[in-house]
Parts: sequence; structure tokens; C-alpha cells
Amino acid sequence: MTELKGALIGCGFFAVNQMHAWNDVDGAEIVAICDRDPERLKIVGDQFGIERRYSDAEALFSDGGFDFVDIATTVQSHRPLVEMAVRHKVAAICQKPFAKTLADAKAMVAACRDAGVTLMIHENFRWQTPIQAVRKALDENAIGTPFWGRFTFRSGYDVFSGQPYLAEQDRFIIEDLGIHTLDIARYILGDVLSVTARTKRVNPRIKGEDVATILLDHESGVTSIVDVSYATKLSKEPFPETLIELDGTEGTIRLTQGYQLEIANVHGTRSFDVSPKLLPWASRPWHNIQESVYAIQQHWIDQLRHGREHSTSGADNLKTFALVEAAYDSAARREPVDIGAMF
Ligand code: NAD
Ligand code: 89V
Repeated sequence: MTELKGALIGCGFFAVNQMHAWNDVDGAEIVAICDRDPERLKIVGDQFGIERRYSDAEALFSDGGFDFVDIATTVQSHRPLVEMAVRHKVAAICQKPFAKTLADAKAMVAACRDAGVTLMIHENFRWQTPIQAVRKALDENAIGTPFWGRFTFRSGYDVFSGQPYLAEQDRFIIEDLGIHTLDIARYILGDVLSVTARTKRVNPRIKGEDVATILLDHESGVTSIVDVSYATKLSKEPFPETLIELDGTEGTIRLTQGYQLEIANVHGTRSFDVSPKLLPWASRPWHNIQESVYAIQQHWIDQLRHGREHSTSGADNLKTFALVEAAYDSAARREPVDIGAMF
């Protein structure tokens, strides 16, 4: 199989995982990298043996020679870089969060659609092994029709040491982490009609909110709760596990700490270990996220090759990003927000 050639823009903290994963992905090769920080460009270029290095994205695109671009920068540059990919007619992966605003994200999707450029958002959490196992159990009708769900991520892990910018942002946990949890809720229980949210900042050393409780009314009639916290000090730190509870007409699903899945129904109770693989380049506790990076990047290549829609296409991810905006709006106004009115 001929390999698709890629370029990566943004050689920071998380891009190292993406570069490792590209080495493992079948059918892809990174041929050029770009970062405006020369130190990061050298570290990643040397580590992964990439000769073509650029400090300027426009120069990278002008030289070309690649089939897709993997944008791994922080959110401020997502719209200009995706628009640059559109101008050069290069398929693009863009890291979450999609954009600074829903209006920007909509403009990016429209620009890609009009130019016939494929866009996928790197929303990897739904690709985690335990999340896939929950989805499979539902698809196999293990608990009948779900009527209630809870998606929870409560941690005291120090995310600021690896990603110091997270302490400086006006918006923190919903935009950075809750965005993943909201996407999992959509992936498992379907699209959402309305959002009600409350937020809090507990850690005085950061700018944004570090606790959020969000109520979702799904189109299917299911009610779910998404609750996220980086201010929760537990006896056994669960980072970065998303825990799930689902109640259905015929049974229940529980994804509990330590990657344990329990399915209870009329046939009895079955328990499964749904731990992620520890890939050779991965390290605990990040291995769950790292495995999902490999999975989403392999999905990118497989779908691109066959001209098929990606699970987290730009159009799909607009619906997740809308929930982020709606949660902030609801928390500010202390009122439910209608998602339909945002489109
Ligand atoms: P980072 O600040 O460590 O790295 C970003 C890099 O991009 C920096 O080296 C910076 O110099 C470079 N950069 C920024 N704008 C640029 C531009 N216009 N041209 C060239 N280089 C540019 O950030 P990070 O922690 O690696 O996060 C990057 C993105 O990944 C963020 O959007 C973050 O939310 C996301 N992220 C996703 C996950 C996940 O599981 N999906 C996990 C962590 C971070
Ligand atoms: O997945 C992320 O986007 C990361 C983290 C897990 C630390 O929140 O920023």
C-alpha cells in the first residue's frame, strides 16, 4: 500500500504522542514538521528523524509534497491554519478544541465543504478502548433502551505542569476536558436538544473554572449528566479515566475505575476488564489517551483512503463544540440553552 504523506504543525507537549502514533499507523508517513518555536522544532525533528523543518506554516504549504496536514497547535491558530490548508487544498486534521467560537468553527466547516477539503477534528476520547466497549454493549442491546446516563471525570491530577497554558485561560475545564466528556455523551446517547450547566473555580491559582456539572436532554428522550472536576482529591487518582453509568429498560452498564465494565441484565451480571493496551512508546497513566491517538489517526487514514466520512468530522464536531458554548452560556445565565437555536 502506498503511504499517504503528512505534515505536522505544532511540535508541543501533545504532538509527541501524535508523532509516535504516526510511526505506528499503517499507510502514513510524516515528511515535514513546523513550529514557530525553534527549540520544539529541533526536539521533535531530532527525536523522529524529520529533515524538512519549517518555522512558518505558509512556507510549509508553499513547498507542499504532502497529502494531509495534522494541526497540533493550541486553539488560537486553528482557524487560520485550517483556512491555509483550504487555500492549498490539503486535507486537515485539527486538534480540539475546534475553535475559539462556534461561529469560527462553522466558518471552518463551510470553507472545507466549499473547497472539497476533508476536515477531521482530533477528538480522540471516543476512540478509547473502554468507551468503545460501552458503545459495543449498547449496540448489542445488552440493556435494552437507555433512559439515563452519567459521564464523569473527577480528578486532582496536576495537568498544569505539562500544559501551563491551561492555568491562564478564562475558560478551562469545559473547553479543555469537558469537551471530550460531552463528545462521549453524544457518541453513546446521541445528539442533544438542550443543556443546563453550573460551573465553579476551586483552585485559586488558575483563571478559569475547574468544576462543571452539566445536564443534557438528548433527542432520544434520554437524560444524562456530564460532571467534570480537576479539584477532586480521591484516595486513588483516576486520571485520565472517564467513568460511565447507563440505566436501560433491560439492565445497566457501569464502567468503573480501573477500566472495569459491568453489565447487569436478566441473564445475570458479567464483568470485563476493558483496560487499554500499553503501547511500546506509551506511559501510565496516559496510555489510555495515547492508545486512542493511534486509533483516531489510523481511522483518519482508513477513511481518507476510501473517501468515507470520519467519525469526528468537522460537521460532527460542530455538534460537540455547540455543547461547550451552550454550557458556558447556561452557567452564566443560569438558564437552559436550546441547541437547535444555535444552528
Ligand atoms: P503546546 O503549547 O505544548 O504546543 C503547541 C505548539 O504549537 C507550540 O510548540 C507552539 O510553538 C506551536 N504553535 C502554535 N501556533 C503555531 C503556529 N501558528 N505555527 C506554528 N507553530 C505554532 O500545546 P499542547 O499541550 O501540545 O496542545 C496542543 C493542542 O492539543 C491543544 O489544542 C490542546 O487542547 C490539544 N490537546 C489534546 C489532547 C487530546 O487528548 N486530544 C491532549 C492534550 C492537548
Ligand atoms: O485531553 C486533553 O485535552 C488534555 C487533558 C486530558 C490534560 O485535559 O488537555
